[in-house]
Amino acid sequence: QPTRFSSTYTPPASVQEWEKLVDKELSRAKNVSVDTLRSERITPEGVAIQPIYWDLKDENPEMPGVYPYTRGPYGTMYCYRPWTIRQYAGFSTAEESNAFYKRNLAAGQQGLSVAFDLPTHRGYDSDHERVVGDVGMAGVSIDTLKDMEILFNGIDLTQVSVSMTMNGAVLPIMAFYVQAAIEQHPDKDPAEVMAALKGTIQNDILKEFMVRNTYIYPPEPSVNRVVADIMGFTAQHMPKFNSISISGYHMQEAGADAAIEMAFTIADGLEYIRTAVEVAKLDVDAVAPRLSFFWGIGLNFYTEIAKMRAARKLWAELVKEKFNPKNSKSLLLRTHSQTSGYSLTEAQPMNNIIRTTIEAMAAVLGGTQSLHTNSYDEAVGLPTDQSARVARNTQLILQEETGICDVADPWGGSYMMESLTDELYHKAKAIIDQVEEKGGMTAFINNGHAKLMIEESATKKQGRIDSGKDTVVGVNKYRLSAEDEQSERVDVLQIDNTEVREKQIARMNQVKAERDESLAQEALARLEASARKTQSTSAGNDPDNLMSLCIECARLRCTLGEMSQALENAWGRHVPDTGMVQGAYAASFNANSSEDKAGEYESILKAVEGFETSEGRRPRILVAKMGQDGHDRGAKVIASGFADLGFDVDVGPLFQTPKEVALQAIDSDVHVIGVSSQAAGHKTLLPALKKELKDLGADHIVVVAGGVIPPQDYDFLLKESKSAGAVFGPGTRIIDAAKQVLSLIPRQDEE
Ligand code: SCD
Repeated sequence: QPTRFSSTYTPPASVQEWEKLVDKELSRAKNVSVDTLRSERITPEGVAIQPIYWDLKDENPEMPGVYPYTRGPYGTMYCYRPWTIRQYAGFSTAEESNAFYKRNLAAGQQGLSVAFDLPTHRGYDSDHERVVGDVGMAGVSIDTLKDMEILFNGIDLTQVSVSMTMNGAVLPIMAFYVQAAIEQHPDKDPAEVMAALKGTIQNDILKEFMVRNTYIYPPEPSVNRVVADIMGFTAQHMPKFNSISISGYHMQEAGADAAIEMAFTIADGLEYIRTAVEVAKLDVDAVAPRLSFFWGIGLNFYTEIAKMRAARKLWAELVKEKFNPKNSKSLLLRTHSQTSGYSLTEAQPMNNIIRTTIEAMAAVLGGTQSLHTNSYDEAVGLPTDQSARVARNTQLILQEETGICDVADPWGGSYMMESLTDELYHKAKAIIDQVEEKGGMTAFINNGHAKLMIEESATKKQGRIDSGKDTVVGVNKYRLSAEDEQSERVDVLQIDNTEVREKQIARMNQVKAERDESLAQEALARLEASARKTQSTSAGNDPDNLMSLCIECARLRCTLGEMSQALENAWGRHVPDTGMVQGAYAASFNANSSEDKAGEYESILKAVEGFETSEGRRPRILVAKMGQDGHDRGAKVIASGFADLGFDVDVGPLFQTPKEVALQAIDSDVHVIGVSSQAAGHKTLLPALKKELKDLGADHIVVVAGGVIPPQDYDFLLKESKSAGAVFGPGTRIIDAAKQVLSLIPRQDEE
């Protein structure tokens, strides 16, 4: 195709704009111009690969870096700078995580991404009674500034960009991070250090109320005070730091389809800008350029690429229309992506490498700025060094061996892709219109609509898998024999939860012993007083800005739990309701079933009826979540499925202690407790539950467990500790689980 270099072609306006932008982008890099890009990209066959292609007959072709940015936020995209390889990780203690980060940076990783453990997310110190099974399990435990200093020991925070996945306890964590950076550079002005910090804080609390559940406070102060004050503070003091990572990922993980994921995420973003402008009185251009996004990328290859293209256009158009920013950077949707954890299977884990590679390709062909590729063993446990290396190498191979980076938006102009992009754009826009009509995302979440839409989509998906309509290789098709399955098992990382917890508590107590107690208490009192204020404190220079006050608390060695408690004193803790979807599993299963599968469904219904006739009531199950694990897709889908199959189902509240679960089970007189565990706490929490039941004289209640439980732990749960009567791994069909659960309940004549 002729290019801007051919004398016969007069580029249209959008191409001219692109050319100017590319010259500007490339002028940043020494010795690189479009000419060198072209000359470097000659295939062995002698074909010059262009950095971008467009339809020469089009009078206004869409170009990357040019409004509405469908084809990418930057003009040159990966031709100039490939996406950042940013692997999400955090293990038990700060020391171990620090060593892991250093090894990864040396091996080619380009940015850090910190995973925190659940107590940290939920604002509890490691010595809190509610977090016994959770400390150090699903990420690193951070109680004090000391932990954060160790986490980044030897890693200069003014040089390496750091992403932190934190939403609930976002203020103390940001404060520890900023103060740790300041103390890394005692000879520099703190303002200079803060200005150099680059990275991203997730700080997307709205989606937590829909799907991820690591909130602490109710929605109103969470958005109007916490998120708003962070936006105000970073806009003024940390201009290179992305203040929110508006996340669709967790919605997809919870079951949302692409249109719902895109729509809710963009609607969340609009809500944050509205908060910044209307509540915090900030300028749109002070905030919007530092909002970033985060997509989940599953196996629907074409759809995922189209989603990313459509989302950029939708965001640019809506922000322009609603907020009329002056800075074009306010319109750019820049995104991180993560391959889908949900798509990984416990069966034949090596298949997950292939799944992840395909998803990673969708993410980069869709134009992501940053990417995490999952390790193949994540459906069973925490990644090992070896599985983490394979995951990272997947990206290095894409970047350095395939030539994928040579062209921006290679799918642009494909009849199929453009059409799919357009259709998804309209589907998502229709949902956003519906949300905006109801008063925006906070209102839509508060009335329960959003959560139910996602749960319904998840339950339907389970019905399609269980009926065999959707194929999962190695799970509902092409299964291995039990023997071969056994030989495919992989090692998973084991963490000694008790040891980590004891270490954390000892270190925290030492920090507390060495601080000036009265200064620490005064700082906490100031924080609580600001939280009680009714007017905005969001301006970056407001002395009552919650970020400034937390940095002061961090400096004075207050703990994460103390800061969180100070805010909780003013706002309280959020308690979610526990509704569930009805009828979606039955409808989806039966609509997609062959005759024999439909017969299977009928036979379970009959067995349940038989139970009712003989026992005088239907089988009753309490679906329980213990500890700080808020991943409730599995629990919700199981609850809906069992209810459709005729069980009486109680859905327990999130975040219960074993004792609370035992008491609820006795109170409701259930036959079975089904514990859903996704965050590695099962080895501590299930034996504790069994003990509570025994102590309360309710040993007859059957306990079963499901979720992310490594097969290596089955024997411990079933035989050694006898704390579960059955364990259901990922991929178990609901109807199979229901059948087994029914067979485990002792009948009256047996007792
Ligand atoms: C890049 N640049 C270019 C360019 N490409 N300039 C010119 N031409 C090009 N082609 C410039 C950019 O302008 C920027 O500079 C710099 O290079 C870096 O590029 P970037 O695009 O900003 O990339 P990066 O720094 O990697 O930032 C990417 C995001 C950021 C914006 C997406 O928010 C990010 O890293 N997010 C990661 C979030 C994350 O890791 N989340 C984990 C979640 P300037 O800055 O000067 O403009 C894990 C999670 O929740 C798991 C599940 C769970 O726990 O439940």
